[in-house]
Amino acid sequence: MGSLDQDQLTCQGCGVTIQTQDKEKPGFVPASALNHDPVICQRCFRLKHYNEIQDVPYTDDQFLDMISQIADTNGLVVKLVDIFDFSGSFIHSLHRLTGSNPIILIGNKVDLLPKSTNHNKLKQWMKKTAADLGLTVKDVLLVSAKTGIGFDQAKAAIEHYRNGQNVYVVGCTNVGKSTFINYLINESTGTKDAITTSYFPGTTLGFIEIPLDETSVLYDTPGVINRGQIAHHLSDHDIKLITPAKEVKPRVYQLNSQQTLFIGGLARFDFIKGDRQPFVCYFANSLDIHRTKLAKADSLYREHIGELLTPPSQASLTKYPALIEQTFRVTGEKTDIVFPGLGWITVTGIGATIVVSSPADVPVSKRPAII
Ligand SMILES: Nc1nc2c(ncn2[C@@H]2O[C@H](COP(=O)(O)OP(=O)(O)OP(=O)(O)O)[C@@H](O)[C@H]2O)c(=O)[nH]1
Ligand SMILES: [Mg+2]
Repeated sequence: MGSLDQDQLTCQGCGVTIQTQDKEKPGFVPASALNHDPVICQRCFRLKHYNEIQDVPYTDDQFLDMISQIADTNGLVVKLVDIFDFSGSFIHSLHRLTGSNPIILIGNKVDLLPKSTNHNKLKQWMKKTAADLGLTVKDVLLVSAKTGIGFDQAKAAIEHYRNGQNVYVVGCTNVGKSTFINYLINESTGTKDAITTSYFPGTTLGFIEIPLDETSVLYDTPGVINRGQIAHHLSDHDIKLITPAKEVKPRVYQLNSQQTLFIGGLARFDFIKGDRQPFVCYFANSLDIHRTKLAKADSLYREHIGELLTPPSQASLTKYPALIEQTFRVTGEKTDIVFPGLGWITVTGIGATIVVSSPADVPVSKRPAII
């Protein structure tokens, strides 16, 4: 298993400890490939060259054990969250694993938010929400590891708060830790895609060391797995469909009460009571939204789930959990109804009663509108 102990040879792509004995075990490299520079394990090699995803070879607890090593060291913790899935990627327990080290919170993937998003307002909301969840942070920043938005500020903040010490980039799987670090490496050395990244949760398997100066290093770390992420209920193909690839275009639906929106076939939004009003949907542009009458919604779902209402695709229907209802009342304030891992629907605040349906372990929540 990848650890902070540095005497073993580790894969440059994912940090796993290299071994040449067992093809089926993590970190396998044929002995003949040991002299390659850099050394890449078979799993990273296949991912990079054939886009082929292999299973995550560790349990959730093994990942937690790896991260908890940080508590015994001194350094700055850079906690990354996916700004498009804040609640799903926040991982409340994470700061207990990193001990008393100072933390800065970075929201990644801002390139996905509409250009009109007020970044200052969003950062204030992040800071308040983190505090409400028991996390005190030194600073809050927004970046895109894909486009480089916000990197100058992020680098300055890391340099300022690390106080000459090591830096640990931590967070939920798939928030973009490795992509974030690749951006830094590319800027300083010109090397592209040094670390393996993928749309699949569980890419990085151990600690990867990147020198900062003569005495200190920055670490990429394995992501903490949140089983409540909707991606765990979906096939590779469906994960691609729900993951926004570029700036999300708001889709506005003027609804009368007793109308329903289906988000693919993954979740459902019933406008029960209230005046006719706009509902603004923020989901991957590739994810279809269907409007129907509430009275017809149940039969539409029964008859067309996996076809018209997709994802989930027909092939992954059995893997997808049943939907559970929750009721929300919105009054007075523009409010986001958040479907973790998918996106959100903004309700104007003139008053509405809404019933939403989602898998039990992916509960819908509400928050003051962030846009
Ligand atoms: N749109 C967008 N996508 C991003 C950004 N950063 C990362 N991604 C994508 O998010 C996915 C996950 O990226 P990784 O860097 O592998 O995430 P990770 O946090 O290292 O994941 P694990 O190693 O599994 O914990 C990939 O498909 C990336 O291309 C970003 O700033 N914007
Ligand atoms: Mg990674």
